[in-house]
Formats: sequence, C-alpha cells, structure tokens
Amino acid sequence: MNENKRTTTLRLAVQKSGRLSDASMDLLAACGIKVSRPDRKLRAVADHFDMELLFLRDDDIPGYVEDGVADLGIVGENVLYERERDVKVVQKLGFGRCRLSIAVPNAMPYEGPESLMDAHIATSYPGLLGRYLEERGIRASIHEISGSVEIAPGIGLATAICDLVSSGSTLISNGLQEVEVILRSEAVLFSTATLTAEQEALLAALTFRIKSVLTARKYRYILMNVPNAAIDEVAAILPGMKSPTVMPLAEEGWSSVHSVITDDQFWDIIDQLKAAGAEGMLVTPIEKMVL
Ligand code: PRT
Ligand code: ZN
Repeated sequence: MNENKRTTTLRLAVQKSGRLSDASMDLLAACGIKVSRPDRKLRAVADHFDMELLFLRDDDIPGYVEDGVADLGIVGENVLYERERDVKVVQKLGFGRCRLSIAVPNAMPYEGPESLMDAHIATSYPGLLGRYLEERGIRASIHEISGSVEIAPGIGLATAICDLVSSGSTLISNGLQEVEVILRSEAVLFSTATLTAEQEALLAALTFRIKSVLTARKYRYILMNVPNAAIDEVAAILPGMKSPTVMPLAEEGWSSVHSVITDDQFWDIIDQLKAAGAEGMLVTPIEKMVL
C-alpha cells in the first residue's frame, strides 16, 4: 500500500510529543474519537470517525495544512500566527494557554515600549515580535534563537527577550521581568483554506462535538439535600441555566436539588447554600453538554 495514500475524508495533524499532545488526544477521546497508536507510528486511523491523524512537530503543522497534506491541524496560536498563512482558524480549544511576552533584566529601567529602542532582543518568534515593534515604531534588532531564550541576557547575547510565559517562574529564576504581553495564546483547530463539501460536513460534526465537550468543561453538576421549606431560598441562590430539578427524598420533608453551575461559582455560593440549610452537597464534572 502506498504510505501516503489517503484512506479517510479528513486528515488532522497534531503534535507528536510535547505540551499539546496529551490534551489534543484527550479532547479527541472526549469527542468519541479514539486512536490506537501502539508503536508510536506517525500516522493512525481513528475508530468510529472518518479521520486519520498525522503526528508531527508543532512547527511543521501550519505548513502541512497550508499545503493540503493535512486538512486540519492543532497548534498554539503562537506557532500559527508567527507567519502569515493561508489557513482558516476553526475553533479555540481552551488548553495550552500561555502568553508571548517581552522581558528585560530586573535591573533595567523600563518605562514602556520606547525603552526598547535600539535594544537587542532574543526570540524564537521574529515574525510576531517584528510586527509588534514595527506597529509601535520601535527600532530594535532581533536575534532569532531556537531555544533557551531566557538565558540570552545573562550571557550578554541580548538586552531583552521575547518568549512564551505561563507561570512566569522561568523568568523569575533568570532575573527577568515581564514587561509587555504581545500575544495571548491557546491551542486552536485550523483548516486548509478550501475543503470539499464532504470534508466541511465532517468538520461541522467534529466542531459540534468539540463545542459540547468544551462547554461541559466549564460547568459542574451540583446536587444537595434541602429541607422542603428552604427550596425556594436555595433555588434563588443557584445561578443555574433554568430552574433547578427538585426530587423528593425517601425521608419525609427533604428533597434532592440538582443544578448546573460554573466551577468558580461554587465557591461564591457554598456558604449561602449552607446557611439556607442545604446539606450533603456533591459537585461532579460534566462530560458533554448541548445547549
Ligand atoms: O517538538 P515540538 O517542536 O513539537 O515542540 P516544542 O518544543 O516546540 O513545543 P512545546 O511542546 O514545548 O510547546 C508546545 C506549545 O505549548 C507551545 O507552542 C505553546 O503554544 C504551548 N505552551 C503553553 C508553552 C508553554 N505553555 C510554556 N510555558 N510552550 C512553551 N512554554 C515554555 C516557554 O518557552 C519557557 O521556556 O515554558 C517556559 C516558561 O514556562 P513558565 O511556566 O516558567 O513561565
Ligand atoms: Zn516546536
């Protein structure tokens, strides 16, 4: 069999191994798309969905999708927007969140982007940084390096850096302060500029599933026991989508109240619920949610 011949309608490129790999595969699995890849092959066909996966380095994925070798890809926006590409962003995916930021040594006085005038800035993102500086009329030289950007000021290679930051601890341990965020990034699903009608239909099915999973991840299902006399008060506290579900308990005078809330809402209302008389609260994740 010709190794490059397509056997499926859609081909999706995902990161082979790295920060986005597990989250990409977990999202597909939550969408009912399971892929067995026993010998870490670079290509695998999905079960129960007309799609195959290519496992590649993240930097190579936008080019493969632009050229139509793959129809869809998942990468961080930082990788996708580094160069102009003839591709379409389909959906933000809510994982791989980070920011592309400019950082300078703690000792350097910083009063705004003008302080970067004539600076030497080390980065793996010359495209994004170059556009940022140009838009602000800042003349600075960019040193493109492929890794360990954070050590560049310490070894005298640069006066500032532009790199990805998530917790910020890498900057702190290198004596650097984050001074400008030039891009907030997360993983995105994107496609080639033109898909066939058959591919579009399959992509619509895929994005419907992804949206159901992503919506569900934002919410929690909450259950609690409430004395009947307190049901109205508890219902008023719950910010659920419609009115809560109320079911009688075997014990006379008590009901089970169920609702859906966002994860952060729980900590805001727990004390009020307890004060109203709610007991035995359970909060569980939701797998899929169709609104
Ligand atoms: O081999 P391949 O080329 O596929 O992988 P890679 O080494 O280029 O990428 P990888 O797996 O490290 O990251 C993939 C994607 O994850 C990135 O393109 C981002 O979209 C996203 N991401 C999210 C991050 C981070 N968070 C992150 N913190 N990518 C890198 N980092 C690095 C950053 O470069 C810095 O060195 O982590 C360090 C900073 O982390 P903090 O927590 O100390 O601030
Ligand atoms: Zn990479």
